[in-house]
Amino acid sequence: MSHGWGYGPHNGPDKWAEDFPVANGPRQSPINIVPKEAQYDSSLKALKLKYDPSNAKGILNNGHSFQVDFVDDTDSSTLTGGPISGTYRLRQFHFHWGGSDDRGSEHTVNGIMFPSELHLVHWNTKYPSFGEAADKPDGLAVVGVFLKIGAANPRLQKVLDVLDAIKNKGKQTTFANFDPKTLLPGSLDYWTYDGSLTTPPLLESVTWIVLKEPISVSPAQMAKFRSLLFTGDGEAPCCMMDNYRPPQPLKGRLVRASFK
Ligand code: SG7
Ligand code: ZN
Repeated sequence: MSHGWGYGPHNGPDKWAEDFPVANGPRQSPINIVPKEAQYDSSLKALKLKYDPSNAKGILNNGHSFQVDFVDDTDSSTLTGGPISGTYRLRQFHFHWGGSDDRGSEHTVNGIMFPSELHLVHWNTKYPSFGEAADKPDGLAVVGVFLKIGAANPRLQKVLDVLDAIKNKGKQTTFANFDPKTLLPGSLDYWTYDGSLTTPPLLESVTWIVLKEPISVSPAQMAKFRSLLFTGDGEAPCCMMDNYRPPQPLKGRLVRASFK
């Protein structure tokens, strides 16, 4: 894997353990969620997401996905409540998706994949920065939202319309005044478990909060995700798709549900 990790046959999820042995660790993500085996926990609090649209800063094709980045130097966009203690700040959000509409999410539910999954990445402000939080067991909290095929989702359009400007790896542009709360479903019911980043370095630092209710996306909107490229300017173009890691062994972990 000397040429760097990715999602292809020679550098994909099956090869990541060569350079990142924690790939076989005790709390890896994603997982298959089996709702009947999740334990309802009445002590789980409601999720509180408070986002300031003016914190949206830019959008970047990082060669693995695209991410919308937020200014995170104050507590103006935060996640509190739910399974976590203290305050976590929003750092960025990004998506994973398939090469066709029958696959693409990282988490699965009863073995079923969705065409895409949105990740809102937050870091624990008990640490001084995202970088210092990223390798601590309670350092990160990621909210996962499934996308399912249905009506076109107008709330996604502002993100999709800017993708032409960041087609190649390494491209970025400004992305201002966006409230990621508009992307969330009506219900904030969730499953939660202790896991990891789903890409190298696969750090075991993430409290996962996966929402039960999906948001909708149309087939044409899904096609727009796949118009991005994994590759940089001047390289043989390779469409960004199937940028998901499949489910990893549960290894005795408990999945809790906020709902009955
Ligand atoms: C995406 O998923 C990126 C990464 C992200 C990674 O490929 O958006 O972001 C950066 C800054 O490269 O990594 C540390 C981090 O957020 C893994 O995030 S995930 O576990 O939520 N899928
Ligand atoms: Zn992700």
